[in-house]
Amino acid sequence: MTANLTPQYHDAEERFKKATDHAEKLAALREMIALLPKHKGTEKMLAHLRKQFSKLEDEAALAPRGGHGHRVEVGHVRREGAGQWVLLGPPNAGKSSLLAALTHAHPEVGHYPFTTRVPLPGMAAFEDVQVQLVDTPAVAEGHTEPYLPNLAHDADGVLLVVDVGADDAEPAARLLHDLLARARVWPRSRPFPPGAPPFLLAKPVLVLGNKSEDDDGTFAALAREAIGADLPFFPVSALTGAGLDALREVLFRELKRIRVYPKEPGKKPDLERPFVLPEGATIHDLAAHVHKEIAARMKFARIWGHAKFDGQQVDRHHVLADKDVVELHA
Ligand SMILES: Nc1nc2c(ncn2[C@@H]2O[C@H](COP(=O)(O)OP(=O)(O)OP(=O)(O)O)[C@@H](O)[C@H]2O)c(=O)[nH]1
Ligand SMILES: [Mg+2]
Repeated sequence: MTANLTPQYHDAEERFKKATDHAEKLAALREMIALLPKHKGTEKMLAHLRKQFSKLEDEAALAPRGGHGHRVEVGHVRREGAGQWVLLGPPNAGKSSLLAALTHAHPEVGHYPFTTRVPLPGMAAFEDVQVQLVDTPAVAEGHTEPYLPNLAHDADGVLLVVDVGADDAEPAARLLHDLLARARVWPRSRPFPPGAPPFLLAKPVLVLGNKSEDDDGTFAALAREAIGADLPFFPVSALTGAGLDALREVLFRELKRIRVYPKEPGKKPDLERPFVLPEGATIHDLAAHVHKEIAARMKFARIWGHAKFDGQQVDRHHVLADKDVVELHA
């Protein structure tokens, strides 16, 4: 039986062959596992790849970590796009199904627990920006991957995925809150505790109440009560897609970033590829982002968008808004 491997799979395989260290090999293998079509004909191949992956992981753990060597971080996913959200949740909640519904990634989905073995990223589009979602192995009593707290600590936000119909909502919620505490992540919707240690990071923590397609709100309310009613809660369904379009926008807005379109004098702005900057960024921040030299030489800017009138002249301290078009004058 042929496996019908995609060009993307062959690319990943090529990278695997050329890889010179454990981190590169593991990254390529992870992609191969994710990209391998899952059917009867590829079962053996999948088993072989997984075996190779765990063997490499073991080797990587034993490899010396000298000052010049590459540190192997199986649980680290390089941030791409406007920001990174990590999906965390109990087995079978639908984390991988949500990644598949929101992005072009092809994670394995199964009706049995612990289908996902390694983190897998995907990009979710909202208008002209992309946010990164990272699917992860399940959080369960005695089965939680040791790198998950790190992954959550490094991400810009956390999505707690729960199945609104699950009957073990409370123990699952407890495990997720323990994990957030170990990750030193404080949900931004809660008042920040006075005198909190500096390593505690306030981040957006949202709850996705998945499998809500047949729910009239009763199950969602119970799930919300279990996980904490002070966390923003979004009923969604990976199956029907309900709630997902609205969620794309929330994922971008909660990152508190803005899009800005630089334009050259006399030319049209490039509205396809915005610069993404933190909320509160100024003209100077944009110029520094475009080019250090431009920032130093910049005299003034003209702005189209939220300013009083189009083409208004502003100085370098002017605070930008989402979707502003900016002409920098050096
Ligand atoms: N009815 C319904 N079923 C869903 C929905 N989302 C996922 N499922 C099903 O739930 C099961 C688990 O889905 P996965 O996406 O593999 O769940 P997961 O959280 O990634 O599971 P692990 O990787 O094992 O932790 C599969 O049988 C899915 O088809 C949904 O919105 N509605
Ligand atoms: Mg999964």
